[in-house]
Amino acid sequence: YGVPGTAQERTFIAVKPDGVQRGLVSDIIGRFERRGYKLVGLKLLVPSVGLAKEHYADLSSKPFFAGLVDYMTNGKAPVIGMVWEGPSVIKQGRVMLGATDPKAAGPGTIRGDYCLSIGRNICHGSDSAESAQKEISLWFGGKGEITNWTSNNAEWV
Ligand code: RTP
Repeated sequence: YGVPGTAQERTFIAVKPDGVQRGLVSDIIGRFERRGYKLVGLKLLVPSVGLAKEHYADLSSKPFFAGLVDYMTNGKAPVIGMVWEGPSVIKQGRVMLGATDPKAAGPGTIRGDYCLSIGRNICHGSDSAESAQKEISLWFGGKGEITNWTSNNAEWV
């Protein structure tokens, strides 16, 4: 499982606090479900500061880093963390989210449909196989937190 380029490719997708606050969780889950991807991990949490800093380690020198970590961890609303599985899910997950800056995100994408501000862009998706692996073990490191199960998507009539 989790091997890039296979039907078991996996990615980490999160609904950020603004997306949870705005009631967009079901819409975002629904888009991935209806596309045919399989949900294999799901949790609701207020991330620790340590988790958020590790997740965004690449951005630690950016001027917006402290604000980004506070927004993710202050508990005004929680985060939904998910692992989705299926063909090309890393790349297609990013396509479904839309551009990082929502002002550049196309209609039909999550960000293009629901937001305008880069600092409040509703969702996160792993940007590469390496990030997916790192983020899945960071957010779902505990034993039994990811479930292998069989969906019927492979057997349409
Ligand atoms: P994400 O990880 O959230 O999917 O976003 P990304 O890879 O497309 O973009 P990245 O450059 O890694 O930025 C991560 C998150 O940082 C916030 N950000 N704020 N100028 C700003 O205030 C600014 N720039 C980036 C966004 O929430 C972005 O998703």
